[in-house]
This record gives sequence, structure tokens and C-alpha cells, in this order.
Amino acid sequence: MDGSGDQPLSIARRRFLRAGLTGGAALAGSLAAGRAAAADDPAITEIQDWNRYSGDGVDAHPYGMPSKFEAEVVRRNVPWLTADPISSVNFTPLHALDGIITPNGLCFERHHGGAAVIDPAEHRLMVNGLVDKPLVFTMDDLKRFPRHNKIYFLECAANTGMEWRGSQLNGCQFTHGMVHCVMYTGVLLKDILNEAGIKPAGKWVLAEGADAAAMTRSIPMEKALDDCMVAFAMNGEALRVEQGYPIRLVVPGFEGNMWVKWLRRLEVGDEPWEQREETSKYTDLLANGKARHFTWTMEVKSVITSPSPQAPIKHGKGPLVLAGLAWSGNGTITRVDVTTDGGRNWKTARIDGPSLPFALHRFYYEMDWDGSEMFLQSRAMDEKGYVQPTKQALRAVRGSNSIYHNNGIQTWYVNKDGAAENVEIS
Ligand SMILES: Nc1nc2c(c(=O)[nH]1)N[C@H]1C(S)=C(S)[C@@H](COP(=O)(O)O)O[C@H]1N2
Ligand SMILES: [Mo]
Repeated sequence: MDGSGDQPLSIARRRFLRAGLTGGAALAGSLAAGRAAAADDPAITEIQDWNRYSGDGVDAHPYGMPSKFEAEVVRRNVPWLTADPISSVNFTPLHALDGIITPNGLCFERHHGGAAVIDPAEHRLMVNGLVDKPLVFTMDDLKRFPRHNKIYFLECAANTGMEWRGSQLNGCQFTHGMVHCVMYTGVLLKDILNEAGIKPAGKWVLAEGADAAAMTRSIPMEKALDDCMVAFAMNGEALRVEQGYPIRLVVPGFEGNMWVKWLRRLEVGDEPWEQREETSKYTDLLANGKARHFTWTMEVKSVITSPSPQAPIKHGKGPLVLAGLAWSGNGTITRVDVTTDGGRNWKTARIDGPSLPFALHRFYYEMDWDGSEMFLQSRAMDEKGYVQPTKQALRAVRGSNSIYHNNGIQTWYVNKDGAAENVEIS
């Protein structure tokens, strides 16, 4: 796995000569990120408009938006991926973000029947099925349960799905951007279920959305009574419409599909809904024609967000910060290693910021770039001891028919100009 053999790296998508691949020089003794002062730099010598004139008053932006210079930092979709934007996905601009929290307006959206616009005063959550007393909750009722604040990532099972068959999409926004991480405020699903009283035969909780797709998924009772939440806020404010306003289910560490948005009903049952009806979606088709079913946990994964195809190196050689994200549906990330030479040499990156179970982790690796080409990869490990596999190792086990659960190691090829490209090496 360390790839320390002498075989030259071969690249799947495009061919590059590997002459003198020497990237990954260890951090030099002194990092000098500053530049020599230039006497003729107008950014220093001229008085700028923003220094000369006063800016907007406090009544100009009742709800603040990012600087206009950040206009490129937006969710994007890939029109050819799906037939219609109503049942589609857009992607979080991971290459342009930092830390571990995704701003609300940049959380990727995945919906099957468009985003439902619901008046919270008209919204009800019904609990029925194998319960002692069926109940209906208004939003006000829900807010009378004890509240919890938890930071969790949500990853769609199809994240990185296009890459099963080789490098496809050029940018970590598109290869890895079906993930977001926010602080949820809400109540525990178990508190709601216990108020209704679960009958002994109740083993599954069917969660149903109020959207046009009436999206429905079954949650095993063990998980439902563990850490699932019914959330009404994200990052301190009400859920965004796109994320399920006024309430959504939160299923920590499990695939995004189960996090039913616009949640309107919880039905306790003795079997999963998926067994009652034909649901060919969200299974992992193997090479032998069999499919993996109920693969809920999002396995350990990471990606270097910068440099990456949408975030090339612009400053030339010298001090360079590799930044990336790692996460695992098994809990916390304990270590992330990075390589600049396609896996011959690995160095341990620095995890910075909180390390919380089922949350994104931010890592950095500070290095001195000598200007030579690099094959950047990151490899995460989680608290259960799982190590992120190579894509080849994944395909050896699962074939390449699947769309879902691709947590393979990502490679960015960086050329001498600092431009990066999605490639696969073997
Ligand atoms: N009601 C409803 N809930 C839903 C969906 C949907 O289409 N309708 N899509 C699911 C899928 S496939 C994913 S990946 C997540 C996406 O959550 P997000 O839009 O907040 O990123 O919501 C899930 N919950
Ligand atoms: Mo999804």
C-alpha cells in the first residue's frame, strides 16, 4: 500500500512523463511566506477608495452576504449528471472553504422532488405504527423536548460515485462535494419515540418527508434510540429550505439518504420499508451481480481540498500549505497521512480544530514546494482502526458497477505551474 516499489507510476486519465519526481521535500528549516517590499506597489503607495470613503451603514444588509469578491464560491451542479434539476444534486465548494463548518448557503443539496417550501405553523410530525399511542407534534411541541447541539457531517452515498470507473470530474467540489458539516440543534428521536411508547415488536422506524417525492427511508431501531435527532436549526439559525425546513432527521455517520428532510411522519414497524416495496436505489451492485444492501455507515474518507483542480498553486515554489478534510461514519479521525509522490513516502498531517465523532476534520501539511510536479494524496484513519483504501483495493472487492460508497484515496496531479488535475495512478 505504501507503493515503495520502483515501478513508475502510471496515470489513468492522461499520460505524464515521470522524469525526476522529487516533490514532497520535507518542511524546510525556515518558512518565508512574505515577499520583499516593492516600492512601486500601488496597493501600498496609493490611498484606496475604501480608505477614502465611508462604507455601507448598518441598515444596508439586514441579512449579510459574503464579499462580492467571493462570488465564485457557490454550489454548482453538473448538468449532464442528471436528467432534471428537480431531482438532482449540487455540490459544496470544498476547495474554497476552510475549517470544519460548512456555511448554510453552501451546503450541497440533494433532493428527489425539489425543495419543499413549508410554513412551520402548518407543519406536523406524526408518530404512528407499533406505538402505544399515536401522536402528532407541532413545531412548538417539538421544542419542548430537551435540546441538543451536535456537529455532524452528512455525506450522500453517491459522493465520489462518478469515480468508480476512473477519474471523471475535475475538482474536489465535484468529486467530493456531496458532503457538508454543520452544527444541528434539535431533539433526540428517542425522546419523541418514547413519548409515543414503542411496542416490543417495533424494530424499524420509517421516516417520511413531506416533499413531492415523499422520500421514505427506514432506520433500524437501535440507531433510532441511539443518537438520531430531529433537527430544526443548523449553525444557529433555522434550517434552510433546501436542507429540510422546518425539520429534518439527523442520522450521524449514516448515508445522507436516510436523513429525511421536511420530516412529517415516523412509523414504527417490524420490518424495513425497503423490504416491502421495490427499492433498487441505494444498494451497491457488485461485479458478480449481487448487491450490498443496508450499507449505512459512511466509511473513512479524506480529500486534499487545496491545492486541487479548482484551487491551483498560484504563488510558485516555496512555502505551501496542503489543506484537506477527513471524516468517518465510525467516529473520529485519529490520523491523516499525505503523500506528494503518489504514495511512495507518507507524512503525517496535522489535524487542526475540533476532532468530533461523525464530524469533518480539517488537516494541514506545511511543506516547502521545490516547484516540481507532485502526485498528492491523503489517507485517513479512524478511531475503529479503519484505513482509507486505494481505489484499486476498493474495486478488487466491489468491482466498478456501483455508484455508491466510494471512499478510495484521491490523487491530484500538480504540474510545475501549480495547476492540478484529477488522475488515477497505479
Ligand atoms: N424528504 C427528502 N429527504 C431527503 C432527500 C429527498 O429528496 N427528500 N434526499 C436525501 C438524500 S439522497 C441526501 S444525500 C440528503 C441530502 O441532504 P442535503 O440536501 O441537506 O445536502 O437528503 C436526503 N433526504
Ligand atoms: Mo443521497
